[in-house]
Amino acid sequence: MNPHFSSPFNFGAIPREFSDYRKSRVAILPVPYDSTTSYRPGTRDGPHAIIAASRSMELYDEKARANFSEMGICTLDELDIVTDPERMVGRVYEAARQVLSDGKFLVMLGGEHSLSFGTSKALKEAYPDLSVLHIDAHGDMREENGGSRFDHGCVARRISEICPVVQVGIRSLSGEEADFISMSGHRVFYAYDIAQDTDGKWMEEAIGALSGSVYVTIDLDALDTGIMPSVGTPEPGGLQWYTLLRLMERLSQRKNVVGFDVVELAPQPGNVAPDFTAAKLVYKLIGFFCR
Ligand SMILES: [Mn+2]
Repeated sequence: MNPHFSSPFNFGAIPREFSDYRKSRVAILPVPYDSTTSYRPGTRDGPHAIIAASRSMELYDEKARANFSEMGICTLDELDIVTDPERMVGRVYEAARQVLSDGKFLVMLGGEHSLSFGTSKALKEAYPDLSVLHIDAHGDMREENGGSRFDHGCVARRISEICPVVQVGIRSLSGEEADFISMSGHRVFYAYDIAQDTDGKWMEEAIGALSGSVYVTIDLDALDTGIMPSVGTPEPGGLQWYTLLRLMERLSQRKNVVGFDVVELAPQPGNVAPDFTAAKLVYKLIGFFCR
């Protein structure tokens, strides 16, 4: 029988012996939710597009000279959706807690960014010294947005209320957010400054600003629109592929990364390259953080 024909619909099309939940080191939680997205919806289709693209991805990593799937990567069923963002965040929190209590490394696929408060909260309970590395074009530091404190534009603010946050790639924020950032004193590494810093000193500073246990949340709009146009709220001047990978690799060498998410992919019909970029990013991060 054609092996591809029989391969399961999971992240990486990984055979059952390496994708069974009980034996897996990593659990991928897809959350197809985009109720508060402001400009263009579609991130509800993100998790499915990432998983679909990942099935054509080579599982051997030429740089690490390893096949990360052999550690066991399980794809969970898509989480059931409720419209209200606060209740949805609650569901993500419960699902994340379950995965953590089963001793798995958690990877959440969004969906919109508001979901990351649920995972951050579960991780903070499991790792009291947690800090969050927030990679995004947008500050997401609003007190409330669209009548909700659990809107995608508030996610970093909510997380900053439970643990320290370091932000990377920022190039869009309101005056209110800028005031809050200077008042709260947390570290922000703006996209403009990153682009000027050819020595990459900012990376060491950003990593140095984090605590021992780190959760990474990546809004794909942090990447440059040239390589990542499939986002709801694009901003020019973002991070390049190898810049982000270098940051993640160095982070993995110096900190204990305890989970991550990749959110805000809004797939575009006819342009699958960004879906493949997101899938490869997820796989590379699993390699960095779990080996
Ligand atoms: Mn964003």
